Parts: sequence; structure tokens; C-alpha cells
Amino acid sequence: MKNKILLPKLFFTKDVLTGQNITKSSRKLKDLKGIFKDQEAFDTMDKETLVYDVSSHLPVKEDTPGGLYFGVTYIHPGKIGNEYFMTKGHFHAQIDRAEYYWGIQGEGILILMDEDRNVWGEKMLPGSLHYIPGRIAHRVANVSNQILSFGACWPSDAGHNYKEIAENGFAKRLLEINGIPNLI
Ligand code: PAN
Ligand code: ZN
Repeated sequence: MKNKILLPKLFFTKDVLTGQNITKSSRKLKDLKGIFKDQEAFDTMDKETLVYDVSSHLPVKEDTPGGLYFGVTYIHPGKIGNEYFMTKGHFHAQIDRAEYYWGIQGEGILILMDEDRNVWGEKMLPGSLHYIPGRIAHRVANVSNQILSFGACWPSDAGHNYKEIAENGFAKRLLEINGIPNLI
């Protein structure tokens, strides 16, 4: 290693992450039961429909203090009734851990909720940068008719608390009303 100049191990070009040790995961409708409001509309849809996938670089073991993780999420366009395709959403398991998100392609809304269940949204556009402080649950909805891709960087000891959102949801939903996204 000494005095050697190594080739890069990773590339992040446009919204594509390639190189060593990339982990991919996907969420289909069958993985998102109970997340959307319109159960009837959900029941009529093919449960194999891909809603989003994530490419991640996780260079250290989960829970390692001081490390960083990097990921790109791709949310497909679509709706269940009038509710946009979106990520499950979570607080971090270590609730005070923060995160950066940034918009790459497509348009979305970053939906944020504090521990008192106050909810607000931020528009996500190509080039938008979003600092998500600790103690804030986060989820992204795709409001465009193309794939929404966004980057994320978070601490390796943050973890994900999906249970809280699975049980209680967010206090507001992002619904399309007269062709416009509304937090209701
Ligand atoms: C992101 C998310 C990713 C998928 O990397 O994990 O966008 O969303 P869900 O985890 O809510 O399904 C992140 O926030 N990491 O902490
Ligand atoms: Zn997170």
C-alpha cells in the first residue's frame, strides 16, 4: 500500500453507484402492506409491482460508531388511489442521528415528522439538498411521472426504527388533489 496511488473503488455517475461492495435491496407492494390509506385500491394492484430500490455502500458493520453509509434510492412513479408511491419511512433507531438527502432526478416531496407528530414537507428536485436533523422521521414520495432518484448519507450507527411508523404512520399523508400534491 505504501506510496501507491490506487484506482478508485467506487463511482457515482449521475444517479448510478458502481464498484466494490454495493448492496441492492428492493421494496415491492407486497413489502408495503398497511402503508397506504386506500386498502381497496391496494388490493387491486399486482403485489409484485416494484415501488423502490436502494443501492448502498455500507463499508463498515452496522452499528459501528463513527462510520458513514451512502445510498441511492430510486422510487418508481405510481399511486395507490390518490396517494403517491413512497418509501416506508423511519426514525433512526439511535434517534439523534442525522442524515443528508439530495435530489438527483425527478420530483418528490420529503415528508418529515418530529416526535410530537408535527409533519411538514420539502420539495425534492434535481440538485436540492436536505439536512434531516436527528429525532425527525423521514419518508419520500415521488410526485412526478418518472423515476425519482435521490442520494443519502447517514451514520453507520443510526439504524432504522420502522416499527414506530408501521404502527402509527405519519400524522399526515401526501395525496394528489386536483392534480396537486397536498399534505393532509
Ligand atoms: C435511506 C432510506 C431509503 C429507503 O437510505 O433507507 O431511502 O427508505 P426506507 O428505509 O424508509 O424504506 C435512509 O434514510 N437511511 O437512513
Ligand atoms: Zn434515514
